Amino acid sequence: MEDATVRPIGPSTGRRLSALARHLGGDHPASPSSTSEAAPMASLNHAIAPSHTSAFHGGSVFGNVVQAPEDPILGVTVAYNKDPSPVKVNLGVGAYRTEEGKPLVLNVVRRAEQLLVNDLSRVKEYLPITGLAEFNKLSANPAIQENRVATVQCLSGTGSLRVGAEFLAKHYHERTIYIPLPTWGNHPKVFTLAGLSVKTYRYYDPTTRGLNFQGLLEDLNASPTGAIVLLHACAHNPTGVDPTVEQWEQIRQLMRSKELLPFFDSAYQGFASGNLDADAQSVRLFVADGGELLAAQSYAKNMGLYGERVGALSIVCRAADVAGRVESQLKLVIRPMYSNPPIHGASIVATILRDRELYNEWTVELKAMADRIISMRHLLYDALRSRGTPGDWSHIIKQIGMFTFTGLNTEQVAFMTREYHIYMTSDGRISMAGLSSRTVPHLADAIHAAVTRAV
Ligand code: PGU
Repeated sequence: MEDATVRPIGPSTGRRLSALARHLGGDHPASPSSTSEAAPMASLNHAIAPSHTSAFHGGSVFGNVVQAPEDPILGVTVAYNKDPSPVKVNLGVGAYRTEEGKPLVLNVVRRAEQLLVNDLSRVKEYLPITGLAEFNKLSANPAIQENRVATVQCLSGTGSLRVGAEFLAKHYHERTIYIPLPTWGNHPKVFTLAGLSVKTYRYYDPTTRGLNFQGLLEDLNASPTGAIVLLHACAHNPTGVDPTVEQWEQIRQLMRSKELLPFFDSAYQGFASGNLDADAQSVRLFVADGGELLAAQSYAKNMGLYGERVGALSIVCRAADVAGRVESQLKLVIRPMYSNPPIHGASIVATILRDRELYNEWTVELKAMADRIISMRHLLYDALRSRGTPGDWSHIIKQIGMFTFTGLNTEQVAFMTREYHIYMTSDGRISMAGLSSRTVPHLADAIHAAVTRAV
């Protein structure tokens, strides 16, 4: 029997790749400069395009495969690891480090893992396609009483975005997704390869180093009815600039009046304010009006579960019967992709979320991480002021979440890496979570030298 849901792999993959190549190449409305990683993406253009092998090259059928560039964010860690300098600092990837510069496993995570290890009734059977049911229930927005949400466990935030995008490409009538300018560098790739067409809306104003709220409203207003809109739920990456609650309400009204479909990316819940509920306000505003939306959640940062790859995709629908059918189709997206998700990370999260005491301990540890990042903002700001570094650096203390979008340009970043062994993304983003009071003076020296000496 013909399965109508199966798409031919060859031509469709080819189309997606050429759409991505077009997108990265610059003749698309969302040109390379529209993302936070303009320079490296341009070179991806030829590297990502399939290279069809017609003959042996150097004795290998893969001889004509071209060398792909490193990832603009994860590649920073690769370069950092190769640097033998004792003073090197990695401020590239958004991963929390302690004051000693070490990765942190939350105490509450250790406790949950101990409980799991001690529970000999636990087995390693496959999870259902949709993942651990209790994890999904506990991850879904508590505001949703009516059962009108389909939640599936996915491979962290990225996997949740990808599954959501694949679902939309298959079942939603409008294929265009608007993403903020700039945004996380992986967004355009995830959405394009899922079969959506990516456009941008204005978000950040480099002159004020704040939100371009007028531009945002104008661009959303000019978008076609029904278009998908990617929104960072809080702690926008890379800018650290979020709308206020009042602005969110205006965005909500505009989007609902134009029937734009919100797709929230929630990768930093708890890192903006230190409070999980405060950071969920944007999503909850949209849930409260009874309308529909998607939300991709990641536990990578807020539970420090990066490598466990644990996250959830929720599709909030108008009614429970729709949600049931949506979930049935999500299973058809997931099954041929990775069959079903891993069990360990989701079990840790469920253990913590189900237990009042563990949950409270988590919120305390999360707040401590957020507070340490804020104290790094003040230390860096003060260090630049005391050096008399030219420029207004108040955005360092105004921006929120894991990152500061410094305003340093590509040349200045390259200079800081070359001369000071400071590793960061080329768009001038620094991960404040990678700093410590020991490394702040070195970073301040590097920034000072970059803005006073580099071209
Ligand atoms: N969405 C946003 C906005 C992100 O910043 C990230 C991670 C993700 C989703 C995906 O996170 P998961 O690990 O899949 O849950 N961005 C970090 C981490 C490095 C990376 O690029 O994946 C960053 O440094 O931007």
